[in-house]
Amino acid sequence: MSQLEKKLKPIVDAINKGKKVTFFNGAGISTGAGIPDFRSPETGLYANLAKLNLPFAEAVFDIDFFEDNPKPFYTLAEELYPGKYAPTKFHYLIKLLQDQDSLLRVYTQNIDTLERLAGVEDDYIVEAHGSFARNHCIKCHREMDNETLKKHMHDETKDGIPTCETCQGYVKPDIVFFGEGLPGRFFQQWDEDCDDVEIALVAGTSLTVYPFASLPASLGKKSLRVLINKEKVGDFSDNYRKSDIVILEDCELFAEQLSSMLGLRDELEALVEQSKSKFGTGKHISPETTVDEIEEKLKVEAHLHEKKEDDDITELTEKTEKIGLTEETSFNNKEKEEKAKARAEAKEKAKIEKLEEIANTYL
Ligand code: CNA
Repeated sequence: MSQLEKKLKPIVDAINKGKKVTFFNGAGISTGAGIPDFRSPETGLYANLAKLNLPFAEAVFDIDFFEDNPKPFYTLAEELYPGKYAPTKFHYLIKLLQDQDSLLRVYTQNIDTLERLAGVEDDYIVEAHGSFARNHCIKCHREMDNETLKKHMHDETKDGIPTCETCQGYVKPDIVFFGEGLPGRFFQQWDEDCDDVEIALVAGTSLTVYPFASLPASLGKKSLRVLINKEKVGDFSDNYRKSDIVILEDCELFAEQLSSMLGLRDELEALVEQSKSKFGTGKHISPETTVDEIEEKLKVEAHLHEKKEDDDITELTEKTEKIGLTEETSFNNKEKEEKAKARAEAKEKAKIEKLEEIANTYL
């Protein structure tokens, strides 16, 4: 048995016993499709943004910057817009686990919708950072359909920038920018799922964007946590939990090996084969910046993250205090009842806050 097979055996045994998998996905699961991630040193987006003349790399996904200058985002959106890329073996592994009823949920930070394209159903997917599926005017919040958005993106008289047909404000796909809140469904679904996560597969993420990054650390001790990444990240770095499984391999290799051990390899390869005729082959953005430039960007990025983390942690602490996302999660009935009550109160409060927000927007 190879080292990798030895590491995967507890996961295979758990799945064969009927335990369900919850995925926590990041951009690294899609690099195999040709979509660059953010932070890989040579191929990541941040290493390739020099051509957009940004003051700092993350400005391209920063809401304040977008309000002033949406051009860099739309230049990049042209590259990232769904439709150009085929799902990877990792995405098809998720679909196969769904089909054999071994999937609880897929929490994804990705905006590429490849989980959907692979055939994972809506109910299983929580797109924590939104997606390109819908678009709204940032000024009057009216929706713009995808066809109109794409027409505007290719309209030279508009400089490729979609603008609201009612108020002329800039239109933005509903992907979550730095400075914006996460979709309500992220919190609601996590509230429902957090105690039920049996096998947590954390894959292709640097675990640096909060509050998403805090989910694996908030799991109770009954969860089997697995990291599949090119580097150690988050609290997996500290060998914090003895039962953790850390697989420092390519996600595609992991998908091949796990599917083989589950007896799903032929089906996986057949899905990949079919997808070749269905989708494009993808492409890479070529590296254009020097190491010095990358380091400079990373410094600014680190500063921005610190600020964002402080804001997010304050928000998350308030939420987690109420919904009980603590590591010392206990499962006796009295505590469950108390937690359910706290969750109901938190939901009610969130509803009132949302109504106030809507009222403030329109009054
Ligand atoms: P990230 O910060 O770029 O981290 C990616 C991680 O994946 C790194 O730790 C890499 O070492 C690792 N990695 C890269 N390729 C592989 C691979 N083939 N196998 C295993 N590990 C790999 O990306 P995160 O997702 O952590 O950051 C969150 C951001 C990225 C979210 O807000 C996303 O919206 C955003 N993003 C999404 C996409 C996409 O939708 N495909 C692309 C780029 C960025």
